[in-house]
Amino acid sequence: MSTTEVPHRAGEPAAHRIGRGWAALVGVLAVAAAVAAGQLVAGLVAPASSPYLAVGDAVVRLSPHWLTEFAKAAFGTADKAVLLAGMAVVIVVVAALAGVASRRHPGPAVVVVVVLGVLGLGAVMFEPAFSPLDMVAPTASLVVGVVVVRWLHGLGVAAADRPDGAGGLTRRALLVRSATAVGVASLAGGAAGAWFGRGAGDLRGPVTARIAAARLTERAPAIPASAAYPELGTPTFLTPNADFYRIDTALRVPVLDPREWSLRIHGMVDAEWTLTFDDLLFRPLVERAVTLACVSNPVGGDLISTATFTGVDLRDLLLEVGVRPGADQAFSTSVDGWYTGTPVDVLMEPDRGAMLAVGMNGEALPLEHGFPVRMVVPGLYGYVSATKWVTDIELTTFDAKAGYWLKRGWAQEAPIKTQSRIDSPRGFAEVPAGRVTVAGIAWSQPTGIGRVEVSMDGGPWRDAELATDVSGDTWRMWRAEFDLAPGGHSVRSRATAADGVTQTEATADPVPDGATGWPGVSFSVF
Ligand SMILES: Nc1nc2c(c(=O)[nH]1)N[C@H]1C(S)=C(S)[C@@H](COP(=O)(O)O)O[C@H]1N2
Ligand SMILES: [Mo]
Repeated sequence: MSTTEVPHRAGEPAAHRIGRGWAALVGVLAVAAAVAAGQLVAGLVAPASSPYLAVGDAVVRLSPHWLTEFAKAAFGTADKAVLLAGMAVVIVVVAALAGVASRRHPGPAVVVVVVLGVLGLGAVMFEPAFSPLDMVAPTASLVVGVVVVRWLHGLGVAAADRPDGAGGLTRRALLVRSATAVGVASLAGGAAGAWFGRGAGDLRGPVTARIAAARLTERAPAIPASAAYPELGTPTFLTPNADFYRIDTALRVPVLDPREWSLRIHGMVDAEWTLTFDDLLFRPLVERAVTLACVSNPVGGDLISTATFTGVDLRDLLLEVGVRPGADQAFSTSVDGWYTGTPVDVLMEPDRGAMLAVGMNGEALPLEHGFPVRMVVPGLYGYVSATKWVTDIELTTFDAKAGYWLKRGWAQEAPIKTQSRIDSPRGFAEVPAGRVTVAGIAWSQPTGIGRVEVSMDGGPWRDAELATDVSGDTWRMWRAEFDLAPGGHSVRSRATAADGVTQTEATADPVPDGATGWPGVSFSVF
């Protein structure tokens, strides 16, 4: 990159024109400094108020339905990283163009920095969970952006005007040093902000300890080694928390202090109730193994995981609150503004086992999975039941209110559909000739799986061997052996619930209430 020297005659004003490359860099560095300042101040003052991430959240909220679906399908759980990276590219391009438009006068760049800053401020203010303190970070971001763009622009003009300066440090060298300093400070500031903002690890520790010490009135079923075939390619029976699938609309994981958390249960109830975290943990705790599934999971997909959840029985709680007749929907809202409706009659089924979970696989809920409290309802897809970071449950009617995904074209009632998945062989795998083991999972919460059949190369259905049954609320592993000759093969599977209903062959997309169809895998034997 070079500054452009514009010759001028003595006595005339200097051209003051920054070289194109430097001008672009001034714009990009100013915006980088602004983003980093927002990140740093947010990390120090109010972790949820980073303007950059707030804009990302707003993009998610305002995106049309087809776009979010496309993103989930194309990028899976990497969709958030892809969005943030895409935003970064857009902002860098805009900032560079603003810089180039400001080779003589900083005006255009200042305007663009202000517009971006106001966007960040607006996004933070329109977050569902907004508090006045949240204004500090986006304001700091805006101010730093304006100051840095004016300052670097001034240095750029001076360097373009008289690159060699007046002895000592040349103006060009001053510009290079300042630009480098801004770049380094931005990286360091952004990283420091992320570090300061991360800090909720110590919020979970005490909760984990309390769960470990809790007296349980119901224990999760034992999970024998014979309940899964990880050595054959199925998942482990319990999914480690770090591997548990994650789906939500929150770019920034809400960080809630359990000491400040409360849950308001209100609406069509006999007596409204606001529970604190201590109120919740004072109640008898239960432990249940549950397989959660996402309605967006395609046939053969991996948006399904199993954990042992610890928490409070939700039906008991609702019985105490007293649900008024006519209330057919429990409308739950998360602190991040997401909301959904769950049928009251499902929650009130004595054997359903709906719960407010505080623990997952023996520790406090991970932040991404709803810390400190989430809903878990065996047998319903997550989007109509599994509200994370839940702070409000209103008893109401389906006529009165619609959930987040219901408004976006998904079904109101969404029981999990009976399904099976083939985990081994993998698609297009090459396996040695002889005895080949086909293995996978099947689920039909809360009924449980009664049978899984496998058909090789279009042949007759054969019963697979089922792994030890743990609970109707969880998946069940299966395996079947075949003697196969070299060449191409394809295998299909179908599950039958414990009540005798077999999963349908008819294929359906995830929208509006879950994918159907028999999974199939093609592989070759050599
Ligand atoms: N607050 C909040 N809770 C939410 C969602 C969300 O977007 N926000 N998504 C739901 C959906 S669609 C699913 S499938 C489950 C996923 O839970 P997990 O991320 O713990 O696997 O959470 C549910 N709870
Ligand atoms: Mo979901």
